[in-house]
Parts: sequence; C-alpha cells; structure tokens
Amino acid sequence: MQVPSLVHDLTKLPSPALVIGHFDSDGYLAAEQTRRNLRAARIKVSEVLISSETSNYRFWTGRFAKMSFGKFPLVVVVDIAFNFKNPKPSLASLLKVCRNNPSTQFVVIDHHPLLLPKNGPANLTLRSVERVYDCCLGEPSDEFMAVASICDGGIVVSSPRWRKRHLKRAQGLKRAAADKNIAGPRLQALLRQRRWSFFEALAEEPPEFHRTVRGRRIATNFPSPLLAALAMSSGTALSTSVLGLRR
Ligand SMILES: [Mn+2]
Repeated sequence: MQVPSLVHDLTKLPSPALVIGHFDSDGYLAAEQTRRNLRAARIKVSEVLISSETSNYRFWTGRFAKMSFGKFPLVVVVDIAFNFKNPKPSLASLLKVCRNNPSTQFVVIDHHPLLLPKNGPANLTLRSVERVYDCCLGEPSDEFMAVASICDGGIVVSSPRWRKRHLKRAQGLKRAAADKNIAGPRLQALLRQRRWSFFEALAEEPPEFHRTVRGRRIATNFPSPLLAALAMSSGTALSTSVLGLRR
C-alpha cells in the first residue's frame, strides 16, 4: 500500500494539492514545511486547511469525512492523530474517503503510531514517523521542523547556533496559535512569510499576557500588545516599528 517513490520524489506527485494540518503550533509548522517542499518540487498547493475542525482526532470522522476532494488530485494530511483510545473509527473513515475518491492520492503522516490497515487502498500512503521533526512530506528543515519539535516538547534537532533562536520562535508561535484572532489563515500567512521576528518578539512579552488553558488564551489575560496590534492590522502587514526587531 505504501508507495515509497511517491513520497521520495515529490515531483512525481499529482497537482494541485490540498494540505491539511493539525490546529496547533507544530501542526502549522508541519503544514508549512510540507507546502514549501511541494512547491519546491513544482507541485501547486492551492489550499492549506488548518482550523478548529482539524484540532483533534474528531477531524477524521467529522470534517474530513464530509469534504469533497474533486478539485484535488493530491491531499496531504500532517500531524493529525487517530483517536488514541479507539483508532479504528478514524482509520475506517480515512479508508472510506480514499475509496470514495479513487482519483485523489492521499498521503497521511503523523508522529503518533498510526493503525495501519492490512490491505489499504492503492491511493493511500499512510506513514507513521518517530519524531515530530520528520512529520512532514519531503525533507524537514531546522528552520521549521526544529521549531515544531520544541513546540511539541520533543527532542531539539538543531545545531547549537540555532537552538536559542528556535526556542524563542517556538514560544512565540505557541502564544500566537493560542489566540483566536490569529489562529488559522493569519498565522499561516505569518509563517509563509517567515516572519520569525514577530514570533521572537512575542516570546519576549511577559508571561501574564499569555496564560493559556488547553492551548487557548484565557479571558482574564492582560492584552498582548503584539497580538492586539496584529489583530488590528490588515492581513499580516505589521510595521517594523511594531515589531521593533530585525528579521
Ligand atoms: Mn500537533
């Protein structure tokens, strides 16, 4: 069922692609790394979906089961686990979607053990990787996936030169992902533009601006000046004076 050549030589994959990522800090990074790798292989990525509907295993039997994939010959899902306690319904839903969409190639990559079917459909590549660092399609880079590893609390894979900066970026990214005004397309755009200076600056704000419960900002927080400025700006166009930092 695994088609190794498909994931080793990305240029052979069909286009355009839909990339779906987990709705948390490392999920954004895994999706962005995947998008960049596909683009580098000249595969068009026409949509990246990260939303509250991709926040846990319910995605597989929920949004995913109801989506139409006609526009996408390639669908890549990264960092969305099956239900840990009962993975069968998640897998059953994935298999059903693959069978109902025979002209779409599905690639699913996660760093939690995935329940692998004995005889999966030919249009499904299901890959379980050991490290968060590898939880993307194509080659991981330190720039994105070392930060993803830190966000997930995993082992930091990076040179000492990068490590400190990666830690800051990871903290900033977590803070941004916890904010309901920034989570989703806005955060995706910041990453696409590699606005690391924003995440580094956000990490510098006092912790009392950024208390969270289950990864979401709590209402009694002091407002974060940087998140407020970003929410008020159009798109992601923050002036360098707001950022106050080099790239
Ligand atoms: Mn995740």
